[in-house]
Amino acid sequence: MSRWMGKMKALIMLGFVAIVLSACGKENLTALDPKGYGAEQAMDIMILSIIIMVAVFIIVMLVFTIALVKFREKKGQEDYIPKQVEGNHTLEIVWTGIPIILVLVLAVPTVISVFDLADTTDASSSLNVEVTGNQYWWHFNYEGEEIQTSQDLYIPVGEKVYLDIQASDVIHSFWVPTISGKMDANPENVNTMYIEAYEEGVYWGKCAELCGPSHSLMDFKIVAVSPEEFDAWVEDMKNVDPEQTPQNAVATEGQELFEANNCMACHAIGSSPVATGPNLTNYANRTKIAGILEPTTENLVDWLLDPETIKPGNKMTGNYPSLSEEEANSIAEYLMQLDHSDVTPESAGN
Ligand SMILES: [Cu+2]
Repeated sequence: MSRWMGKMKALIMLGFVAIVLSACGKENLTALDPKGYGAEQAMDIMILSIIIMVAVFIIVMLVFTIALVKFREKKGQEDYIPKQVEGNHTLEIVWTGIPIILVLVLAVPTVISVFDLADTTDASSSLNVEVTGNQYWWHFNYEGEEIQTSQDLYIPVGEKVYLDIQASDVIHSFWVPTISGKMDANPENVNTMYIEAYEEGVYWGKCAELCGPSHSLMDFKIVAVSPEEFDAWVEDMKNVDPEQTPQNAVATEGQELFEANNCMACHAIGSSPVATGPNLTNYANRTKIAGILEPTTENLVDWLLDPETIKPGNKMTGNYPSLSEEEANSIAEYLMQLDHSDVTPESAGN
């Protein structure tokens, strides 16, 4: 009796933990509430496979219970041997045929969806973005637009956006669960996929391929805005003045330090294709600092002073002279004034 009680308690605890953990997802980092075409396709297939699995479970449990009750040993049957059904062709056909049918029911929509999502027939008339995964950040080059950005990928809602995905160093994987499925970013070839967001918003992206010590911190965002806002953003980004005059003395000093410390060797402001480090255009409107910290001047100072602690293995560590707190503060002040567009993540409804 007590053994059963112990098992029941363990089961109840497991159920409780499952319920609690099921609420741990983030609204814009979930495949279970799709807001884009690819994610919707994946969700439909997930629902279909869960229905099949639940149906199989229920039927197997029913047959199991019936067998357990109906064919249990009765009094006087101690030496009774039931009818042997080994080699029964009907049974063998049934239990081979049913799994094949179930696999086909799952495979057909999956294969159709895979081909649909790989279809690039209208790529030439759509927005194309070259996506490059780097340890541990993402670069976006809007093809034919002379716009380079990093970390935040602005897209118009309701339109297909084609992505040419590659990597500069090791294999990464581009994944925005609420909008689309995953696509590997390889150093040796370009993989193409398209994404389409249905609703305005900021959607969290993750690197989905182990790529080094800061793999789990290789976050980025898709900022989906209305087509009108997107056009305005494109105009703003095309007209960026890389030498934009800072608004106060501290930021002016920051701009001088930025140049004196040769930050431009790796970073760019404007449409320069330099992409050794993240492009810093429109930095004031970034959703995060280094992909993971809240966008405050204090966090940027912390990042500039000790990037290694925040993102181990990043390529910024050791690539510039160590800064005093005052110098880091000036540079942070300068970067946080790089506001090149009125279209911001907040205007995307977040
Ligand atoms: Cu990665």
